Amino acid sequence: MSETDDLDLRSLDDDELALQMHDDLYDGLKDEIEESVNILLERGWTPYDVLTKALVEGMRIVGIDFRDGILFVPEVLLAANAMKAGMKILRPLLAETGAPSVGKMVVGTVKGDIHDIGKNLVAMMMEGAGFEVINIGINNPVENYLEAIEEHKPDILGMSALLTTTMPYMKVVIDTLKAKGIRDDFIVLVGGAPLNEAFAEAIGADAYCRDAAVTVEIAQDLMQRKHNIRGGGTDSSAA
Ligand code: B1M
Repeated sequence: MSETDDLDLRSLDDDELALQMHDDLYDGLKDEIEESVNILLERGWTPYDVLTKALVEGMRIVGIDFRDGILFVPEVLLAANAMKAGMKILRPLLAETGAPSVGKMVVGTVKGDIHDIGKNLVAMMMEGAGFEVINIGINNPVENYLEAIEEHKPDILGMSALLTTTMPYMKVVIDTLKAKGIRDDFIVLVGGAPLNEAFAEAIGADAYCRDAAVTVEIAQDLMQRKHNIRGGGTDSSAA
């Protein structure tokens, strides 16, 4: 859809460039997205602003047209690929702004679901806030979560689902934790567009996280409470 193959991205002012990035994401132009991310960073934009104002906003527009049948899976895959390329540049920069590890989180998308952009964004933002994050990817059966928990001993278990058909699987994971008597060893956070607070409560999660920024706030808050309950000492399970 872009008529601007030879467009000099550097000639655009910041607002024009952010809008151009929405178009380029829409068109799945990975190289242009990478270049624009670098330009905005050079111009002094914070990594967080590049992420939210240029990339996430662009992906929101893609989502609307996917919903309305204007874009189809192949186009959305290209957009997702371009989005990921931009996120790859920002990831270490967001992590740099963080404090020393304030807790550990295992996060993954549930079985049957291959959406990972939002979950990866959450992982990046949590890293940026100083959490150690073990990202176990997509399409995770309960065994994968159990294995990661056993290996990494996290403070937080995060699950993502973007489909109404896969969100019930979160309950399968939580029920398995309960059956094993380890549910209360973790803060369980869930997120993904079709979820809401009532659902999170119904399946026995500790909180529903609307977006990546909210996830960080909730994680910090619940970690703080966990420390307070334990008398404010260092939590050895986070080691
Ligand atoms: Co899919 N898809 N998709 N898709 N896709 C949706 C989810 C959909 C809403 C589109 C639509 O119809 N409007 C719809 C679901 C409808 C429903 O279930 N009711 C849908 C469908 C139907 C499908 C397929 C079935 C399509 C098909 O094959 N016919 C298929 C399913 C594949 C599968 O998983 N088995 C499918 C496939 C795909 C692609 C592969 C093409 C691609 C995924 C690429 C990828 O992720 N690598 C894709 C995409 C990109 C989307 C949309 C357009 C965008 C999702 C996204 O990345 N959003 C999406 C439409 C939409 O959501 N508006 C759609 C941007 C991201 C930043 O936001 O993921 O919401 P989000 O994450 C947020 C929060 O939700 C929250 O924080 C994130 C950051 O702020 N959050 C968490 C998310 N996870 C969290 C975990 C946490 C905390 C917070 O843990 C603690």
